[in-house]
Amino acid sequence: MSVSQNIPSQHRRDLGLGAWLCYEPAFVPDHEAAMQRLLRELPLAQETIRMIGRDVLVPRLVAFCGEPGLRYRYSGRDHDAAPWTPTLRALVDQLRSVTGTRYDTVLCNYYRDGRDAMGRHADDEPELGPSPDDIRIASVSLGSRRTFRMRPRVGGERIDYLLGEGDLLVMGGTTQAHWVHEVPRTKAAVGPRLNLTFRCVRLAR
Ligand SMILES: O=C(O)CCC(=O)C(=O)O
Repeated sequence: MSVSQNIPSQHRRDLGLGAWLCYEPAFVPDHEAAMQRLLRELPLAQETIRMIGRDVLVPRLVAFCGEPGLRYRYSGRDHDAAPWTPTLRALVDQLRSVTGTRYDTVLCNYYRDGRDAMGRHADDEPELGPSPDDIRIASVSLGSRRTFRMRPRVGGERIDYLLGEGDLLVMGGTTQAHWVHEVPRTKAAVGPRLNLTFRCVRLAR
């Protein structure tokens, strides 16, 4: 299967119903240096989301980058891709050769400390692909480890990964249809973490 062509099979996890994960620890070996470069390169900003009639600050900094002309709707707003930065370009090329998937955009989330978080959701927007029953998200986590929690939409056990320090987690197949995920707040003293979720937007159109 091309999606994991160069990822060893012991790193694959079958979640059933056509959902699967690939976990590759320390995919980015010098993750702290990569994070520092990206913090200089990325147009990170704190966005607002409309909730019950008022604008609320999102608890993290966000940037959306990718190929020219691509647009992606999340948190109730359209986002036009800012250009790839040199560090993102190198990562997306590396992901293509390791996974066989041609990612065209990336959503970057910067968690400044344990108060920053990501609520429970699935990445199931209609523009994501390469096809509706095979949404591929390659998540690269730099800096401190945080809990990445997955729960089945119906019944079953949750799965926790502690993602950071250059780890790669690829979600594919029907994962977004059957599972939701989140990065919960924590009272633990955690350092900053930059998560990059590479996505396929164009191919789904
Ligand atoms: O920070 C993470 O590990 C998760 C990010 C995420 O859920 C997303 O970008 O949709």
